Amino acid sequence: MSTTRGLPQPGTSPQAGSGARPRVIVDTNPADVSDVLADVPQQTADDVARAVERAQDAFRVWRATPPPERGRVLAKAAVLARTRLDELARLLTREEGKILSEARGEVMKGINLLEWYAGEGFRIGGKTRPSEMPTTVLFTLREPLGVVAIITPWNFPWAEPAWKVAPALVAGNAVILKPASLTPLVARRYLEILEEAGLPKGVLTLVVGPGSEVGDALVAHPAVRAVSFTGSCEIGGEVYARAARRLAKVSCEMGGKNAVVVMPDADLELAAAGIVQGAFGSTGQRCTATSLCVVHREVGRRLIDAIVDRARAIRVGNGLEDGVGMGPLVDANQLATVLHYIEVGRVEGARLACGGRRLTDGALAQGYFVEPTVFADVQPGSRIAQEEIFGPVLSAIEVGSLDEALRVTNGVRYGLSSSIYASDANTIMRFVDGIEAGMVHVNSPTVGGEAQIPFGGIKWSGVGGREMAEEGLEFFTELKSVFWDYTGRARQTNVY
Ligand code: UN1
Repeated sequence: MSTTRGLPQPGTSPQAGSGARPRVIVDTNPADVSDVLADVPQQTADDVARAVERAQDAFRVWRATPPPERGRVLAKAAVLARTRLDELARLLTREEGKILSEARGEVMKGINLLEWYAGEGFRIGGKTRPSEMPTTVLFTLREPLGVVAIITPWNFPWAEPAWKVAPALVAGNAVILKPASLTPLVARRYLEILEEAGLPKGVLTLVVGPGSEVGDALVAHPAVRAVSFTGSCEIGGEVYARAARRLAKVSCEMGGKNAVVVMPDADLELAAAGIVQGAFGSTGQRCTATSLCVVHREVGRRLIDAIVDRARAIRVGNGLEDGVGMGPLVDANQLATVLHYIEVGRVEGARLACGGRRLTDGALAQGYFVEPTVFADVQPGSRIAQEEIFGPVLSAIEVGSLDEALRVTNGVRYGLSSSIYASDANTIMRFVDGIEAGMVHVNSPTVGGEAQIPFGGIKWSGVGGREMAEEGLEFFTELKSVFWDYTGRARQTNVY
């Protein structure tokens, strides 16, 4: 099992002087592979077992901590993170590659989530209902699950841990976090900040290592009551099946093949800008990235020209440098995958409207850079229209009506995010109604999410409930229903 969205693991090497173990992960900057951030020791299944044991002890203390108090730890962590925004963003850019402004946005998003869930400490609760019985009150309590596992991907190394760990903690659980092997340092900073904010040791533990060992051990451990995973469909399906076998709760947030539909009455400049942002932001490495542009043929040529103009103007390079608009892919495997899909697009007969090459001029040779790439005249059934590429590759398809746009857009196995650019309210509402996706944007890009609204998808994009907002908290709790006859006599009349 791997969290690298189905891709092979990053470079590892035996530690000097040791035998087969311990091994280390060589954490490198994808914009410049000569920049090694750290050698991070890889942990093992035994480390997982020890972490779970420690977490079981920590759970008893944390569970007894009043929820508003738990929330205050998150609130303090949010304040600490805000004062370190620049430092965190720079580390994120060096470790993952996204450009500095995107890294700052990601850190801010994690902070928003800490703030939201800090407030939930005051609101965790159930409901009361009248009873069929006299002198009887019915109510529910929300309780923590115990020890839970959280497995996060490399593409949002700060925000993903933030949005899964924060609700798990405020609900009173002890958490074992397995960050992606490509980005362990940012995740470690998150843990350090929470502990500095007052989180007792052992309530959150980081385990770093290959999914096939550390991830598997976590998913199989009988004391791990729930697994929250984000990554590829292939791995998510495995996690779901294995955890289900021992009846643990599972939430999987997986891939996407997100489309923007553009109708003739759209503001085409706005649409082009939104599509470019969605397709090439974060180098296309986000599950909500725009990878399909489904445009009405009346405006197809004009829109694609506008997209191509904008794509060509993007400066690709090291995300720490001013003026750079798109960073590298995260590693050599991701680069190989994207170049492979570009070749597939060519072979399938799509028209390469721009991009398509790896960039190796000067310092770029030291990193995993590709051009923003646009294919036009793409066939809806082709692989580049159906499969998640997870890179800066946009496939454009022309259609003749909204119904056809919906058929094409719904004709993929995923159902995460979607968007329509149009003015007519009727058209927009028909799209909102007919689209098979967990999230719909109107006149805005497919990417992003906000702490206060549920995030997640349907079909192959997600299973096990939504993340963020109150819904994200529900996953990390169990409900207890209480039936209370406060006179001690009402049950005599109970015929139910
Ligand atoms: C976003 O688009 O801001 O792995 C968040 C991902 C998603 C997060 C996307 N889980 O890309």
